[in-house]
Amino acid sequence: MRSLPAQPIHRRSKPSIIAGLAAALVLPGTLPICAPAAAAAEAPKPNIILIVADDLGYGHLGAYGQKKIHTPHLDRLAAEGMRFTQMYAGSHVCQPSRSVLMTGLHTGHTPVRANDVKQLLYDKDVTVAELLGEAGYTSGGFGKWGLGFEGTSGHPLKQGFDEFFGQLLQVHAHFYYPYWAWHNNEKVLFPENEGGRRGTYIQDAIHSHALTFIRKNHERPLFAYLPYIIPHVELVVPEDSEKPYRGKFPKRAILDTRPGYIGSEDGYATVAGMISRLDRQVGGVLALVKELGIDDNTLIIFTSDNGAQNGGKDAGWTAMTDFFEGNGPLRGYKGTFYEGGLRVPFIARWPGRIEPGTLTDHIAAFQDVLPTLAELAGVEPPENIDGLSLVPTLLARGEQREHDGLYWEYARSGGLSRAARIGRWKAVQNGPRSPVELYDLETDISESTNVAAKHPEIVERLTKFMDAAHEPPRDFPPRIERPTIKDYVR
Ligand SMILES: [Ca+2]
Repeated sequence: MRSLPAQPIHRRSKPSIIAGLAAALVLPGTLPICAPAAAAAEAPKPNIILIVADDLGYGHLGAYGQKKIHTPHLDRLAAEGMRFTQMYAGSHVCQPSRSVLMTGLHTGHTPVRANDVKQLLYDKDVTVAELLGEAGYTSGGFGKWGLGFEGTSGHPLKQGFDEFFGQLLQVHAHFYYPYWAWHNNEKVLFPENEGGRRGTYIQDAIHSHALTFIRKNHERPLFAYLPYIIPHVELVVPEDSEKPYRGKFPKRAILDTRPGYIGSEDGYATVAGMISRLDRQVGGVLALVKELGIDDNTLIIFTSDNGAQNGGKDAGWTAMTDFFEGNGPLRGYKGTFYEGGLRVPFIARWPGRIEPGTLTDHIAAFQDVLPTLAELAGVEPPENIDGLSLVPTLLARGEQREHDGLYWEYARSGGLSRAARIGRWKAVQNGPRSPVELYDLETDISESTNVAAKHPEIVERLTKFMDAAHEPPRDFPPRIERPTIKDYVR
């Protein structure tokens, strides 16, 4: 890889930082103690735009082998940046995956470990946005939050974000034509969506608010967290995105049995249109960053919160994912611990700093995002996190630390299921009374052959690792009753 350009501009800021530290010594408590102040002085604090799709699989993008769905902007993002082939989501479903992303803790430690409305972040939890706030960043979140709702400590405005637009609860984010959405603490009404009308596609409103935030704050370091809601249900997209695909694929009705949920008479065309719309919006972010002249000082990361889904009426979602090979060659779907549930696309672009068109097979996971962004911003992450900074990989600088192993767990009524990866080996245990399955990902990326019987010592090692990675979950108080479609659609 080529050597990195020098950063002469930022030498100028050093004396003022030293002066600031001196002042802090005189007046204790006026400045947060940031150990890597020297590092901060050497490099600019980049703007950070973190885009997280919802249920987009490992194989859904052209840059990851997709042939039927057009994703030119994301493919360009990959061509101009670095593509990870072994990035793992925080979990196989939404809420815990986002908790891992925001806290740098894997699901054996992170506060939110299930898709469960009563699980949320507490004041003591430290998020990426809070850390970046210490470094002078302005943070905005746009899309689906999932880690706390109105009036609770888990609300994004209580977790380091200066602005939020979108949907706090998972169920709210199921709907593309809700009659309202949150903007900070206010309900913004969309009367054009009432009476079954399709006036404002809520993802478009989310995207529009995200662009406004970037435009408004681009002169200071900004953190734009864009947990966009595509391509998760409902299965619907405005006509201009669906039309290019009509007649291109076998026509298959993929309906939703839940009352009031929108399905599609032409499901393959609809989901392809949704992913292309997401791609177009990523193109909009790229265009804006260029227009504002902040291209060279902006790190854009794109990923997905978990693998592509299965199930649905008449297994329609399974057929949809399989038709597009949405999880690539990987086994399983969202909600499973096989690679198809966990391994996700991950693209990082930062012109002049990340070598364009590069590929890495470094084994990484969502808990690595917090320490990575903290290092780039020049702040210390909390001591007990599970993540390791990816800066050495991204910037081809210094030595990349490797995980001893990766761990995931999910508790259902039947007990804990869990998985781990150490090097080439992957263990999956689908319940407390299920055997530990073992796969060799180096020779069997599709996890087709359970080799546990052949390697009992490796099974034992992974089992011990999983045992040690689990801490008891937080005991959340009972929550108000679960919201329903009537709360969001009328
Ligand atoms: Ca999801």
